Amino acid sequence: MNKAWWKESVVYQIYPRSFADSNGDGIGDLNGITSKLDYLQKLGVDVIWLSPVYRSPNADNGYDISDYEAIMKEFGTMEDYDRMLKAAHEHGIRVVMDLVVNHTSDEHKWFIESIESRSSRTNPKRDYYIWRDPVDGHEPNNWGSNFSGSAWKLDEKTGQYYLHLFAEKQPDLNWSNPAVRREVFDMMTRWCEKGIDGFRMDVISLISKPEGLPDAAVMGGGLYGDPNICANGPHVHEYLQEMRKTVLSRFDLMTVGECAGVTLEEAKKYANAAGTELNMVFQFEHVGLDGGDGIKWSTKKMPLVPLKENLSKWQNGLDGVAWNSLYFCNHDQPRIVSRLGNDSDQYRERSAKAIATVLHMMQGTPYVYQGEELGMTNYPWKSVDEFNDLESINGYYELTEKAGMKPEELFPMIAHKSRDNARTPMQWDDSDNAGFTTGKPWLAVNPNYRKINAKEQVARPDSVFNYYRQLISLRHSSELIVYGHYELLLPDDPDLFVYRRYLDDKELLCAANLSEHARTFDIPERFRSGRVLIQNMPEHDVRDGQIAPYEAYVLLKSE
Ligand code: TEU
Ligand code: CA
Repeated sequence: MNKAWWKESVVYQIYPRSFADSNGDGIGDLNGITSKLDYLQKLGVDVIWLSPVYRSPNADNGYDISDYEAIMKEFGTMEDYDRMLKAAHEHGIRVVMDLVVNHTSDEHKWFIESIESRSSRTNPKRDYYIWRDPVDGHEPNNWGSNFSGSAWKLDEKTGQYYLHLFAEKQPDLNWSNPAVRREVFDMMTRWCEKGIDGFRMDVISLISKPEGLPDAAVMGGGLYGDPNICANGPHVHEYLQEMRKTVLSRFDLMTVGECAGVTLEEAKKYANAAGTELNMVFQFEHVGLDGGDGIKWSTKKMPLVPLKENLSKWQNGLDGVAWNSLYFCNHDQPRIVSRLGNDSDQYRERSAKAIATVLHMMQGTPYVYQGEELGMTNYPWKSVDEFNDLESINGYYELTEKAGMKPEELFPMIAHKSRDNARTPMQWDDSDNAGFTTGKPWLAVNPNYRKINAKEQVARPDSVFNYYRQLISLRHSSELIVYGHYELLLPDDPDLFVYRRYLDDKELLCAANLSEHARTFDIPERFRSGRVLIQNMPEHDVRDGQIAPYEAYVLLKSE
């Protein structure tokens, strides 16, 4: 058992734009984060991961970076950043930065140099990006962008196309160019020298493009080839090993790769226990289980049996050979209580706690996304004009106008899965705009904030917030929870999620009913006399064999 601080940590993700606004312009900022560190300390998290705070024109809310070494104007200054970092450390909280280096903004100076004039074709910066001549007057291949349309954009002046796997304003960097890798590694080093504690690496699985850029299998919608053909490309592990040698190995960091298209076998390389690449990856299989027919949009509920099967595959597959990240929510995912749980008044809190229980009792490093600790829900979207996210907006128009989907069928699916569900402002209290801002929030506040907010929950002992606190502190006090092995029980049960964890002679049982049906569950004898570590219905005797809708508990085997 290889111990490490980042295995024993719980991470809290902050989407700065939506977290806390300190100056009334309606946009969250760094001083806002600093002002909420007491709250995070109370919750008990060890690490915060900040979605990008770098200079950006915000085509994709900071995931399009125009200067890696300056702060986004709306978020404050480098002095604000330094103060936040110092204050976080004083609160015992480490800071992980988002590293977005599959692409830059088209407003980054490298890209600007590469398109400035016709002679740009010979500028050394040209080869920082991926340029190709037209083929028969068309795009070089059939790839689509993750945000709709072709993945290629013609630059009229120089007569060539550049590749963008995401928005047009996010040109892909050419990682096969050693100068690009050097620039990135030098930039990372300067951030590390500043004292940051790690990186979350945006779509790092996509940085090495397949040889010859061949056409890809066509995606749902039928218009373009799937850009995920770039996942786990031929040189990605080599580049990450080079990054490890050049930068990561010189500092005490936590690293997590966001790995679209990663398989279990690939994850064993990215997150290998020998530590030659990253500490862990975000895999996407489990959050894809409620997708539509070839597209991500759907109104489906997350199916429990496949979910258990998938998470268990990752639990067992990486045990001892790599390390898991544990997440349901982030800034790209709809709210889990609306997706897997039940966000009605009757069950919202209970189901949010049950979902948290099954995730936080697994082996790996858990991630909590802002508001998840309150059981925040999806937003009641009424029209496409309310969205900010370009994936939702472009997807809606492309699929209705070009792929022939009916608006009245598509809209509810996008409303259910939109990334904007995660991005509505954090609900701090029941004052106007949920206490997020004194101005006009950049994205609508969920109207349920008068009921669902941090102030109320911090004060109420049986709140979702205080349940997360308890889960986090359990993890801090138990090697069994952090490092223990995992075994799924009742794999085919459509309602119950039950598993055991074991390490040496210690063992625990985690059980949750993720359905609206009251059920019975016969607790194995050795747990019946054991201690209840946590339960979301403390008024129940869990040993009576009854398990209510969305009830969850954890039992430790008696000594
Ligand atoms: O996301 C990449 C990714 O693969 C998806 O989550 C994608 O955003 C989409 O939701 C698929 O349906 C990362 C960031 O997390 C995301 O916010 C950025 O927009 C994207 O990369 C580009 O930088
Ligand atoms: Ca602000």
